Amino acid sequence: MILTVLKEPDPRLHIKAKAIEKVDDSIRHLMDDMLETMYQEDGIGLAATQVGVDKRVIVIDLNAGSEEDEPDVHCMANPEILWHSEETSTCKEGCLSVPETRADVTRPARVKVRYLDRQNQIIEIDADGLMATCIQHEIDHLDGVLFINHLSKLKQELIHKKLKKLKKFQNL
Ligand code: GNR
Ligand code: NI
Repeated sequence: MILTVLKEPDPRLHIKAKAIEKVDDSIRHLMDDMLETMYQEDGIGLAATQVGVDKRVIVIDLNAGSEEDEPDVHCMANPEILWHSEETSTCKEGCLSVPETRADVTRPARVKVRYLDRQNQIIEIDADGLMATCIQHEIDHLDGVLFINHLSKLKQELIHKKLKKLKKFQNL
């Protein structure tokens, strides 16, 4: 089932999501709906917070939208960053919850992440490049943080003004 992606400003995007107890059929169902929604919206990642579910669940497929590459699906429950590099990298980020906005965000270049997979198994992975950026962007969502919250107050205000105008335009 395709779910509705919340758009900023929406207070539900700023709720801290709750850890799940166990990856069971209902969580696997949520992961499937999130993947379907992510592909439909042409995103490479999605957090449950973005579809109004306050559970610590994210899905990622860096190959989403690429015709050539195989799907590369990662479903993660309770993802935590165990370690991050001192070295940083800057990526022009976008977000399905922040339409028509892209901005450079600087984050740790490499992370070690622990999560529960679809089989409720504990997995640890090292990520770099776009995968590291995307995991951190999605975990931020679970903590109620959007990529624009990493920008200066002035830039955030300008983006919020633009989003307000966009919403008005859509409702006309
Ligand atoms: O589709 C997405 N692309 C993207 C590009 C750079 C950095 C992060 C992302 S995640 C984003 C989808 C999304 O909003 N996930 O929460
Ligand atoms: Ni996002």
